[in-house]
Amino acid sequence: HLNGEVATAAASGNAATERFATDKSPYAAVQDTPPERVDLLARSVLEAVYDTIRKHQVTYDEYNALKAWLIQVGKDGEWPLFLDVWVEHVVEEVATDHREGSKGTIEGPYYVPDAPDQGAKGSVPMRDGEQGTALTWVGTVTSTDGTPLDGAKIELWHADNDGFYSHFAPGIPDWNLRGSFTLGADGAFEIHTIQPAPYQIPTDGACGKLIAAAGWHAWRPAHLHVKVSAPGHELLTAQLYFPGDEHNDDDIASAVKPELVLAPGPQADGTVRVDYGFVLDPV
Ligand code: MBD
Ligand code: FE
Repeated sequence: HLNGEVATAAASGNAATERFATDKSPYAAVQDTPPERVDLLARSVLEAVYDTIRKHQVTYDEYNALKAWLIQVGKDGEWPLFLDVWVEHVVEEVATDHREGSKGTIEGPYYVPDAPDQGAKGSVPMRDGEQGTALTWVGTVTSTDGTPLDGAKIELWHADNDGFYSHFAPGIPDWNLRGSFTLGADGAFEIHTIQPAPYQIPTDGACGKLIAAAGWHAWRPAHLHVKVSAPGHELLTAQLYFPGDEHNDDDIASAVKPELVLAPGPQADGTVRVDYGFVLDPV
């Protein structure tokens, strides 16, 4: 419960579906795809399904359960969640294989563009008395040749101390724990926020139903999401993790890489400080 409101799978799922529909133009970017490629990809996916049915002797009861479940994924608005948790990590792997700069990972379903800008040094918006360990994060953004990137931008978004995201869970002010940071000629930043809690996939929706039926767990380790951009450089989408999280080794979304685990230093005042920067590949 968040301020008396219940966070349901369908509410966050449908909010993520709505967000995807408004902020991206997914078809525009593939307008010129020839039918040969669509045919190849569609047939390849279908062949993998046929193989599974034959190999495992799938029954009509199982086929009908799948049909009902797929319909429910749509009703709960959980297609963004399903795809980002179980598919995106391989797309990201293929897309960034050539890079020499910082490792990235998946975006996930909860990014919102145009978070309020805080300059090169500042705090993400947060509530009075925002729960969670205070985190100070310093670093620089450079090009692969070491040049600091003047005008680089870091967009940061993450869950709160209960694992909920603003804009997708009820009772949280818009832009809470979401901020943009625009850097100067030295490429340096200093960000103040709190450490997020681990994230649990909603258990009451279609994705939760699959997780329970398969005997999986529903957890992602605690993480900070970033998009780092600079003129003339490839956009870096990444997540940063905290050492010792029990789900760093079995993230349900398969999005943890060793290079993305922070090395935070606990401070005498109970806060945590971390130094972690980014290296962007020139376009
Ligand atoms: C998340 O917070 C997330 O980052 C991903 C990838 C999927 C589901 C929830
Ligand atoms: Fe997340």
